[in-house]
Amino acid sequence: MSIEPGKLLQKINNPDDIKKLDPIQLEQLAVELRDYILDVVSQNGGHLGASLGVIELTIALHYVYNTPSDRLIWDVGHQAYPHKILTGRRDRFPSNRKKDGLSGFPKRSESEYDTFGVGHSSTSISAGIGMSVGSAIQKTNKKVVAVIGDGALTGGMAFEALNNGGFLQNDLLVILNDNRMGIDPNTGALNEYLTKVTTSQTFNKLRDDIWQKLGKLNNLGEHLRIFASKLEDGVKAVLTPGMLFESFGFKYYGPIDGHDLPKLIETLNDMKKIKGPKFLHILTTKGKGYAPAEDDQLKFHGPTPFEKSSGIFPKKTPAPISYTDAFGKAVVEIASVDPSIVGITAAMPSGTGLKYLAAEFPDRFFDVGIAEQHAVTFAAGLACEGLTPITAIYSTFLQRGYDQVVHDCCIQKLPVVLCMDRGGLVGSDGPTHNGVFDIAYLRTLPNMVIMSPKDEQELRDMLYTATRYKKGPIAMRYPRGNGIGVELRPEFTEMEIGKGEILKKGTDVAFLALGNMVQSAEEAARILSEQHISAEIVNMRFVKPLDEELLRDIFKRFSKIVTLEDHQAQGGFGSAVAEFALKERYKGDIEIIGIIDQFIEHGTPAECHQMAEIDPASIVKRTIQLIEIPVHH
Ligand SMILES: Cc1ncc(C[n+]2csc(CCOP(=O)(O)OP(=O)(O)O)c2C)c(N)n1
Repeated sequence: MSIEPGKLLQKINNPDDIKKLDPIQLEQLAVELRDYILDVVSQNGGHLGASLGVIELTIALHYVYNTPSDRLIWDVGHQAYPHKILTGRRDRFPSNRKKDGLSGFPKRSESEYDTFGVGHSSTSISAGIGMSVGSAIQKTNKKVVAVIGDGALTGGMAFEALNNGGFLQNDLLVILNDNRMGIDPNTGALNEYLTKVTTSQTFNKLRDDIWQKLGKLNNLGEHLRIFASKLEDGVKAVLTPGMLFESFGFKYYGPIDGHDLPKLIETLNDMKKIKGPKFLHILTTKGKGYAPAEDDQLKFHGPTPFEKSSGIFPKKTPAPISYTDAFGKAVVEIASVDPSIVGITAAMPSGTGLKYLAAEFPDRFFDVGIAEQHAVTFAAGLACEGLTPITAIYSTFLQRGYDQVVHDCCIQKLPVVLCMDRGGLVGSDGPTHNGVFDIAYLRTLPNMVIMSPKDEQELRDMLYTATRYKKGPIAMRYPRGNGIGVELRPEFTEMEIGKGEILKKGTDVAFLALGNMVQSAEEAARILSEQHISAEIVNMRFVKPLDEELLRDIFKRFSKIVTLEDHQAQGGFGSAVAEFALKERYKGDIEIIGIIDQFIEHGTPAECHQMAEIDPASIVKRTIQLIEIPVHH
């Protein structure tokens, strides 16, 4: 079904068209934008709530600023749908997150209006300062605006940037889009501080008065202006709730209603005239204007397709349990018999499945905010005290905590259990979210154990094994999506570290597969058997330590070996096998199947596997090519 944008929206081809609208038309544009986003996202799925929450802000920003020359940066970028639609991508929006379609996040290669590529949080202020300093050096006089959520502001990098930005005093506007939510409800002391700022009516009234009196008097003489500013500073020092940001050297204003379009435009126009770093605090509602999304903000953060008129999701066809749920439930089962277990998430209790632990053992669950670095070192601290910290962080986000893994976990041999969900290609979120570097970045580290389960049952036993290991850090990666529907055994079995298993004997080629690639190996082997090629299938389970005994046996029996991983080929599991083969003076041929030195764009997971040439058909093709190479003795 094709989706028609509203009549006014149909005429908006770029931000210049917005500037021609009168106040009533601007309100109408907001209505049509909301409706269009709802039409498309209810059909396709995608990030809904955050985008609905910034419709007025987006219109106001493009109305007041001269984009793309003025730089507009969206933190995380999942709220950028209105921005995309208003900047020349209206008609392509139905292709959002689909193969060859628009990216779900701002992307520099997609539009000149996307000034900075995002996906991971808390980068906007740093990038904004860079652009502001760049503009100052080159005297291009560009305005720079960074929009950051209250969730993203919990990331340490945002505070590193505030610290630097307040010191440099370059021109920059940071807009805090405060909606009290990350994906799940926001937690932490900063969140409590923002609540105080927002609810403190007397302070707000007084601050507004000061602002009215000082900010608006543009014709004040210089002396009076300096006096006024000193007075303001003095009064603010005592009374202003935004003092936290003021003390970083930013001029704070707010909080204001982020859905009041005229007020936003007026405020942005005022703030544009003020030099130096500025901080505007706006209050918005996630899912604004669509009752089901306002009522269930978590569910509508990134919904799958739903019925627009009711907000009801179609009945799910029965599917195997997801890896995330299998993990989350296993954590509770293990925690209920092992009091040393605690769980840590960086703002993803639902996404990681640790919400089950939070519900069952709230005192043993910690949501530290979007703070992966802290999460890892916090876990290391817990391990120092004899606890067993299950640290669940998506593979892609653990990239943030790398030095903490090296310095705080590995060197000190602390038994931190790293559980990396979304290991592998994730599909529609695209390259910023693909978890395809974890093996490479962890494999080089002494004292590290790395494993990956072939299915949801093996995940349970691996998790149990990890909690019993205790000799140092241990990491488990598993993919996004559903398991394969195997039966889950209620009891746990401790596995031997570094031991793989032969799943099926063969004679022509050996498939050494890791994690979910075991299924792809099985499928490829089935196709090959029709062509009378017999493949042995090995579930390797461990990347580190490798099962050397098993590998020696394979080297003896096969002259053709294929390694399979849902990961970059460079530095990954296949590389580990190849290094060992070299050491063993193996004379046969090894084909490493993995992603070859490229970022895989968005699409369905199956399309992404095809793009990366790690799907069963590609495996078959490459195996046949390998077999055709003459054997050299
Ligand atoms: C480094 C990093 N960790 C985790 C995430 C996953 N994530 C995506 S959006 C989000 C919450 C963002 O909250 P906020 O900034 O308040 O934006 P809102 O959705 O409320 O508009 C999280 C945790 C991420 N994108 N980047």
